[in-house]
Amino acid sequence: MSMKTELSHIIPHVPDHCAACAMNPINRDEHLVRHGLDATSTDFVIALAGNPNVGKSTVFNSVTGLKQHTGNWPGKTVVRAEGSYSFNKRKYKVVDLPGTYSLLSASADEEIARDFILFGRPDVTVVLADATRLERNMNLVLQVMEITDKAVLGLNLMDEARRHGIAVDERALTRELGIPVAPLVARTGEGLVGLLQHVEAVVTGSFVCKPRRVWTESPKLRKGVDRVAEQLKAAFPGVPNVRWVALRLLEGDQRIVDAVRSGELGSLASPERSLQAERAQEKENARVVA
Ligand SMILES: Nc1nc2c(ncn2[C@@H]2O[C@H](COP(=O)(O)OP(=O)(O)OP(=O)(O)O)[C@@H](O)[C@H]2O)c(=O)[nH]1
Ligand SMILES: [Mg+2]
Repeated sequence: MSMKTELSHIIPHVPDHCAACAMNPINRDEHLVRHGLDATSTDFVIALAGNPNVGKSTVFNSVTGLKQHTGNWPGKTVVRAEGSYSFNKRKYKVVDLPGTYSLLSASADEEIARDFILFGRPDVTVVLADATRLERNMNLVLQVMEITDKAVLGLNLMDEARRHGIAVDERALTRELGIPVAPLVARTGEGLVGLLQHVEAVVTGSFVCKPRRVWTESPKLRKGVDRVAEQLKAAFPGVPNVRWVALRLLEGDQRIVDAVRSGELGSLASPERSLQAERAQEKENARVVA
């Protein structure tokens, strides 16, 4: 079956001329199939995180064929959107998150992003960064690498970086960070296949991430974190990243303090909540596409 037939059959709302457009490099790649909203029987879950306005939804639309809102100002994505794609016959659910500067954030949309990265247990978190403002974006990248071993850095807006005379040594960056780095131009599709290959390498284990953790605990703090983590584990079995949550508690992170006090922390990661969230999400997805 040709790519054109495959795509127009699977996502009829994507105009035929777009799906088959030979100018778009990702459409020349026979390994990618966009499944739109169909997130049934997926093998892996990918979270798409990053600072506001770095091109997350542009990547999401390119790989899923959906039409999540994009534009040149921050804060467009305020709820998470889900879609799926297959690459080399593995099917991925991809979750487009609101932009966030950190995982210690307060606003409602940032909370959605943070809760999913923390408790949604994605198989890989793709952190998209603006290559022209790498230093500023690195804050979130390092925070994500604190809580998960499985991350890929997408260096987007490479066209803008090149225009400003910025070159990025992605190999050196990969060595420094311990996670794969993919330079890309999401708007044109350049480098997108590279990003998908890196995601594949992480989920299949052919690339083993060794995230560099810049923050080191003093023995005293480590003991304190361990003690709180133990209590959290006993009170909320199944909550992932329990040491990270313990550290936030010790810092006095109000959202986490409230979630522990109200018991919400337990439900954040429970299967029941996941089911309810799934249903709410399906409705939201239908609204986004309409
Ligand atoms: N020049 C250039 N522009 C891009 C690239 N990728 C995305 N854009 C543009 O950047 C703007 C922001 O893209 P979005 O995909 O909406 O960004 P986002 O990260 O989802 O933004 P929020 O949801 O608000 O956090 C849009 O105008 C895109 O067309 C790229 O590689 N190069
Ligand atoms: Mg967006």
